[in-house]
Amino acid sequence: MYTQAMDTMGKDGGPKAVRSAEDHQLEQRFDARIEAGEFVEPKDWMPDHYRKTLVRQISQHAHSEIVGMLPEGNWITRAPTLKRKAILLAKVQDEGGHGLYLYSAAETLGTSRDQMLEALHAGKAKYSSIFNYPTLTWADVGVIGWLVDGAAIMNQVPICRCSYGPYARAMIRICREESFHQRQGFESLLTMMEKGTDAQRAMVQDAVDRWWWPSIMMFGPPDDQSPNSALSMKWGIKRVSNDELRQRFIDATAEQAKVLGVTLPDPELKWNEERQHYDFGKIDWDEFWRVIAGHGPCNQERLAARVKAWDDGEWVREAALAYARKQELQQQAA
Ligand code: FAQ
Repeated sequence: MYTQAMDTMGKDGGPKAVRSAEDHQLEQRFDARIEAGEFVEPKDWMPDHYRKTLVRQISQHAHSEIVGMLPEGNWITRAPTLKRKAILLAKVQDEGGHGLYLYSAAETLGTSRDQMLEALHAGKAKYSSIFNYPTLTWADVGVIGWLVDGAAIMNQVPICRCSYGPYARAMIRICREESFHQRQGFESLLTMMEKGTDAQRAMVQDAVDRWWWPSIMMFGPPDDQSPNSALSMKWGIKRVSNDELRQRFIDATAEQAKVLGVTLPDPELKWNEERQHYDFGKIDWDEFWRVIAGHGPCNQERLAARVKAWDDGEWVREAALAYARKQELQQQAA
């Protein structure tokens, strides 16, 4: 049924006047496979818009992992103990690895990593809004683990059942690692809350106050303002809606906050017996749209850091290519 909407779209998303009977048949077969819960694999036929939607989402996801290394990376040299430094180093390295699996998954759709990175560096591709906020204190590192990785897992577990095989498979490993990230963040905060000084407890509360609202924005705009959701849900790219995931996250996190002994900065947050969910206050969607349009507190800094890393790494890429060419020539000669 949704392919009828596709009838009006060409390869570039513009109008497409004529569709061959063969295309129609291929689309019907594709719809039936999705309906039957089969995975779509790289060499299978797929509608252009399905491919485009996947490249958009997977590349944005990959960019989020790579840009997401920056706020926490800021604290590696200042971690309070060797144990915390080792954990943080491993976590930031994991995020880099997630970016690499995801770029590889997106490459199976015919877009090169260089093209995706070019789009990021030119400010044409998005990455998660959350990484445009600063990490001001050590408690921010724990709060990123607890809230940001917590929100990421809530969003990403359903993607393990995404209809596109390479993305779904990448997500299984990523979710396992994110789960460790979330727990280490919670444990680090619990240590400060239970064994720390009053000043440390106040630092944790301050970090929670700053990160709570941006964390619940991570799930994306409300369902009725989410232009991509309808097709993505029908195609099995998204399995659970933005609002439903946000609610699940709030329900789980409100209980965890009690264990930690912190207050979530929302006076309207209250258990609703009838709905069996927490009610919560109004989200400032103007702030969300401002941040994703490039006007958050750290957008310029984040992008500049990525572009600099790319430029500084040019000689490494050249050396790796030269080495690969040399190996190939040696193999041919042998
Ligand atoms: N930030 O129609 P929808 C992590 C954009 S990984 C920026 O609802 P969709 C790991 C959206 O792209 C975190 N932009 O879009 C980590 C669209 O614009 P477009 C990343 C956002 O795709 C932890 C427009 O708004 N996770 O944290 C955001 O159906 C700690 C309309 O929105 C993923 O990427 C946002 N928050 O749903 C690393 C998961 N929300 O593209 C380091 C995979 C929406 O049309 C440290 N992605 N937009 O120009 C998804 O599940 C989906 O893409 C959503 C958005 C749910 C994010």
